[in-house]
Amino acid sequence: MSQQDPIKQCQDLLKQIEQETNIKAEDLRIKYLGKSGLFKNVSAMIKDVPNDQKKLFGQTLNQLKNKIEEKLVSLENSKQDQEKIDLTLPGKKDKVGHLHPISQAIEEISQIFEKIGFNRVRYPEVDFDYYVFEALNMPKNHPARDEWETFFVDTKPDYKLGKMVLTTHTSNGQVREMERLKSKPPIRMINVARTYRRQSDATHTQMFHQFEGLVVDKGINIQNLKGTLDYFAESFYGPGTKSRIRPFHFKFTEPSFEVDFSCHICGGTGKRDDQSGENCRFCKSGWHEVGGAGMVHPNVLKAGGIDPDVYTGFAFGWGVERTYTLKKGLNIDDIRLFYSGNLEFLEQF
Ligand code: FA5
Repeated sequence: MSQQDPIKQCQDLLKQIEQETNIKAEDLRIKYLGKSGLFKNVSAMIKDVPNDQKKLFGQTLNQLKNKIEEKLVSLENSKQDQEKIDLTLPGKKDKVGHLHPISQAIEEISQIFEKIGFNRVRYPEVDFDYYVFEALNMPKNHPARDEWETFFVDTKPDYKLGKMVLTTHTSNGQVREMERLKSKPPIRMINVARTYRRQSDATHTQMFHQFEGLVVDKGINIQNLKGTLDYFAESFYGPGTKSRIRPFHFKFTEPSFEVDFSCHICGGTGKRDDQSGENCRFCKSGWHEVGGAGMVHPNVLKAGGIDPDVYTGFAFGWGVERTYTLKKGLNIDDIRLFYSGNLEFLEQF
C-alpha cells in the first residue's frame, strides 16, 4: 500500500467504505479504526506526501474519517431496526406457576361438598391421642390402633389427652367439630388435612391427605350416606359413576363400610372396551376402592357430648391422592411422584 500515492489510497478507501454492507458494525470499527486498521495505516503515510499536497491529503483523511463514522452509525441503526421488527423471533414466555395438583384436587373436592351445605374446617395435624384414637372408641392398648401405623411426637404427654401424634387420619376432626359446635347438631363438616403413617410404596406415602365428611342430625341414615357418595362420584368423576358400600369394620362407625366407585375407564364392566375380552387394567372387576365410611358410633357421639338416642350421623374418610389418581386420563401408578419435587411431572397439571 505504501508504494501507491497516499491521496489515491485515501480516495480508494472512500469508495471501498461505500460498498461495506455485509458487515457487522463492530467488525467495521476494527477493520478501519482498530490499532492496525486501514485508516491508521493510510494516516501514517503523511510523511510520504509532498508538502504542497499535505493540505489536500488532510482534507481527504477527514472526509474518510467522517465516512467511516457515518457508516458505523448506519450499521448500528439498521441492527436496532432489525431487532425491533423481527417478527420471526420466537416469543419469550414468562414462567407462570400454578397450584400443586393435590392442592387443585383439594379445592375441587371442597367445592363439591360446599355446594351441598358442607362446611370446610381444619383441625390440628399434630394432635392428642385422645382425638385421634380414644374419643373414637379406641381405648388405650386396643389392638385396633395397630392398623394406624402411627408416628408419636417425643413430648411430655398431656395428663388428660395423652401423647401427641402426627394425625393418622382426619377422623380426629370428628369430636373436635362436635366440641366446636358445643354438641349442638346439625353438623355438616368437610375436614381436609395432611395425615401421616409409617408407610411407603407405590400407593402409600408417609405424608398424604385425607378428606373427612361428618353429618350429624336427627334422622340421618345410611340412605343419606349413599346419596352423598353417589353425588360425589358423579361430580368428581363424571355422570354415570356409581358408588358401592361393602361391610367393613372401624371402631368409630357402626355399621362400617368400605367405599368403592365404579371405574369410569371401563364403565364399570371390568373389561377393556376393545373387544379383546381382557380385564380393565385400572380397576378390580369394575370398581375402585377409595376409603372408609359408616354410621357414627354412639360412643363417638357421646364423646362429643351428643345424645345418640336423639341424633344419628354418618362419616366418611378417603385419601385425596388415591381419589384423585383415579380420575380419567391421569394414569398415575405411583403416588410418591406427587412429592418427588420433579418439576417435569408437576408442570403437566
Ligand atoms: C381411615 O383412615 C378412616 N379414618 C376412614 C373413615 C372415616 C372410616 C370415617 C369411617 C368413617 P383407612 O385407614 O382405610 O380409613 O384410610 C382411608 C383412605 O386413606 C385409604 O383408603 C387410602 O385412600 C388413604 N390412605 C391411607 N393410608 C395412606 C397412605 N399411607 N398413603 C396414601 N393414602 C393413604
